[in-house]
Amino acid sequence: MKMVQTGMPAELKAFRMAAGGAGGGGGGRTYSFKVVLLGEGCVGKTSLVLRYCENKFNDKHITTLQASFLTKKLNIGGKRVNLAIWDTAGQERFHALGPIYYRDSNGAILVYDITDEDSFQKVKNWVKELRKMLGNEISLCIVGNKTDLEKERNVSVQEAEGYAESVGAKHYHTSAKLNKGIEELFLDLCKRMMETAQADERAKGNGASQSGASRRGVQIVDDEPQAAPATGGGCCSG
Ligand SMILES: Nc1nc2c(ncn2[C@@H]2O[C@H](COP(=O)(O)OP(=O)(O)OP(=O)(O)O)[C@@H](O)[C@H]2O)c(=O)[nH]1
Ligand SMILES: [Mg+2]
Repeated sequence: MKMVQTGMPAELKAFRMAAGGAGGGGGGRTYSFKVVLLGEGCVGKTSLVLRYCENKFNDKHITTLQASFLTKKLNIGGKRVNLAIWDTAGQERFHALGPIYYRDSNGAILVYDITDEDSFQKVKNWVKELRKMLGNEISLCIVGNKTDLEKERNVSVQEAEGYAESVGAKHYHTSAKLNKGIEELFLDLCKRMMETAQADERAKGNGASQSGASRRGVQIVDDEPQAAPATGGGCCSG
């Protein structure tokens, strides 16, 4: 999990090829989305991803260097969704690497620690940067993590939720430690990204020159059954 990344990892290349390929058989379609986690060091970004992808939790803080990458496959209402999740380093010295990871992202999860007011201010800085660089095309999630430490809360729920609404983001409450709110967060984000991709597709169908989806590299693979029915030999199971 704690791998140092400098370029596109082989796993991501494989992920993109699979997503852009024949669609793996079966009805429906496959959506491929890129999601990036941003936020101050020690707020629990890695813990959220580890809990979501591997249902693990580590009490120790192992600082992420640069970024690490995991994938997750979901099925939402019969539609396959492949997530490429980038967990970035929160340490300030890595801030300048941010654009490498948020560029082309369909969704961003901006994490703060509910016991740490500074980490909430850092989320506001990320929101400003993302809106400036990517506009409204990216689905933003603001996440107050460590809700198991409610007694030590230093960021008011009202303030955080009000702020999220004011910038067109959605707010979520999570505890990576207790596995609270994480499935809901990712599921909701996926649904929002699917809606955006579908709207982009409709706009494209209506003659828009270049849809947001294609600009961001969303790959929507239609895999309606072709003339010849698949008789085994498919590469993926449903
Ligand atoms: N109590 C509590 N601790 C948590 C929770 N999530 C993470 N932690 C702890 O917070 C510390 C930091 O977690 P990480 O997931 O490594 O934080 P990070 O945001 O990835 O940090 P960087 O990689 O340095 O940016 C670790 O000691 C975790 O065990 C949570 O929900 N509750
Ligand atoms: Mg980390």
